[in-house]
Amino acid sequence: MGFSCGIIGLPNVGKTTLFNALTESDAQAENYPFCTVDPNNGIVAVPDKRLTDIAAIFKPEKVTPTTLEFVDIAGLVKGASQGEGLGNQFLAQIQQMDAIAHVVRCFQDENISHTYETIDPIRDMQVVETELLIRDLDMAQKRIKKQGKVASGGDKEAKLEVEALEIIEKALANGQKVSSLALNQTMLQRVENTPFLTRLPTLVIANISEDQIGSKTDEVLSGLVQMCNEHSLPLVEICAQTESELDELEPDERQAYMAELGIAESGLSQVITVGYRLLKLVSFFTTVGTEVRAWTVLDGTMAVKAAGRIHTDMERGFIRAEVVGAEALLEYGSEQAIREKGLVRLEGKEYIVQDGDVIRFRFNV
Ligand SMILES: Nc1nc2c(ncn2[C@@H]2O[C@H](COP(=O)(O)OP(=O)(O)OP(=O)(O)O)[C@@H](O)[C@H]2O)c(=O)[nH]1
Ligand SMILES: [Mg+2]
Repeated sequence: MGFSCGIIGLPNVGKTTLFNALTESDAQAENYPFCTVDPNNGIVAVPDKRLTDIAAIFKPEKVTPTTLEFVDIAGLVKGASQGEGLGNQFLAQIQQMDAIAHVVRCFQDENISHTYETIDPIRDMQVVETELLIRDLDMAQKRIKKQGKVASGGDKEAKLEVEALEIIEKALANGQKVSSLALNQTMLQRVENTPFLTRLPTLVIANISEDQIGSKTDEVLSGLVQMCNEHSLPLVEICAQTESELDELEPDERQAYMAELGIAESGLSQVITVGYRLLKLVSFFTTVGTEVRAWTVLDGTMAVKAAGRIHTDMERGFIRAEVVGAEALLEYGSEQAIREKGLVRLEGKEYIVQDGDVIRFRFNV
């Protein structure tokens, strides 16, 4: 199970350029709207210093990082929810994602056309979000109609589902996203058959130019920062064009050039850090045989389920998990030392995996 993040936004704002920068790909990015029609997919390794440090202790043959998938989706325009600009097809692609990265254009460049002529990222965001809301409202109404019929035949589950959907329908009609409703677990379960787009955690990516890096005076950028703060939306500023060009350089040179431009952290690293927090993801490590490997699970995952991520046999035959935090392992420097210190804990099926756990699963085959 990989986690996938859909890159969305208006046409020609730099989504493919960002995708190329994040995944070191070479997908076509040109100055015309709807350059992308079929989605581009790219899988990136999640850089994690703890994995490198743990590997230095075990010196395995193979070190395998955990991954994230980015999907570069075509541009959305006003009317997309009514099928404008192949809108329905693109919206259906978003449905498959675990999270959204919403790219807005902040850079000024007369040579690059803008769907609405002027640079106004807040307006642009609203155009795209409105399409997502209309699509969700439409989905809610269709499902209410369908399940309403089932409910009138006496089906209790369907009745509960319709009740939950009606609350959502009302909120959507008021312009509220599903994610802003803070629905409890029971409510979420009742509507789990409707893949609302506005339920997805969203990260805003400001595509900025080099002269906007670190700028406190740029009005377009500061307006966007303020709006994101007010709505508790995570925002990262990335120079997509520059970063996609830096891919050509060796890592050392790239680091030096980024420092010169005042880019403290690469776009990929920022998106991963914020994305992990947003998606409530945790990483754990395994050190079995010839491989040291990092894995990703949702926060709150039980040990037995984490074992199942590795192999279904391990979930079925689960006996116990031997767990030590990466910090302790790195501090004492060897498996023997942590065992002697009694730092390895034996945990059962229901243990909740913590970020940084180094786990050895014991299981019957
Ligand atoms: N000046 C400048 N140009 C950029 C920047 N980012 C992207 N561009 C240019 O803007 C144009 C559109 O970029 P794309 O990445 O193709 O945009 P897109 O959002 O994927 O567009 P569609 O797939 O058509 O929706 C290209 O000519 C890019 O070179 C930037 O940060 N600065
Ligand atoms: Mg594109």
